[in-house]
Amino acid sequence: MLDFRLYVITGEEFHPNRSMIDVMKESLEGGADFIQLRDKKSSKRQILEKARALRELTKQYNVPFIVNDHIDIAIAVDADGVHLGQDDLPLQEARRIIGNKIIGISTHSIDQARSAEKGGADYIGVGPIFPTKTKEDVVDPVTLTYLREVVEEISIPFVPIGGIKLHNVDEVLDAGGRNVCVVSEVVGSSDVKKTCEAFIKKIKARENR
Ligand code: TZP
Ligand code: MG
Repeated sequence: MLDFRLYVITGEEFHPNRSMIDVMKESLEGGADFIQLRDKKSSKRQILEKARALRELTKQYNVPFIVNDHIDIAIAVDADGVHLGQDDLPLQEARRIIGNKIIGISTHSIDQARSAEKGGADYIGVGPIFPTKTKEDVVDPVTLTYLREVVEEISIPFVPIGGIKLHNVDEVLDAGGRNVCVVSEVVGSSDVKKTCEAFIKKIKARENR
């Protein structure tokens, strides 16, 4: 079973003056233990090159590396898996292509969570918990109510996402989250490493309760 505390997704628009690799290296230094390349703007060739670089980097830290949307790129760079949304290639088809690699599925309702679990997803995203501007045409916040339903009912690993910041992460952990997935609060931080360390500290504090 997958086990991680801080899942960090790239968001290059939040650090216009720094390279994506530098920022992600800092997040790994700070303890990020699951990494996803998410790029809705670049060409496929550019995404391939970024994925190659991030694959190399994450290997050095022994951290799983996931590619958003592009199964072909995930396979080409030997990523650990792919993350797919409700409008992407369906889980069954993705599984036929990618074999045993990790498949993560975004979910916004308990029905979607059930069907991802039944269909053999390796983990699900649960969100957006709070409002976020990071994702365009994002669905309305699912709130902590949906997270609690997942905590109650779902047995595969899940990760809360969307608008999670240092100031509200405790609410997510109180609702039963065991890990979190973050974009802007981490990659847009003036001290990426410190911000990751602060998230991990809060997550670890809950584990010891
Ligand atoms: N999927 C659901 S919310 C979201 C994604 C990719 C964006 C999360 O970004 P942030 O900046 O942590 O709110
Ligand atoms: Mg997608």
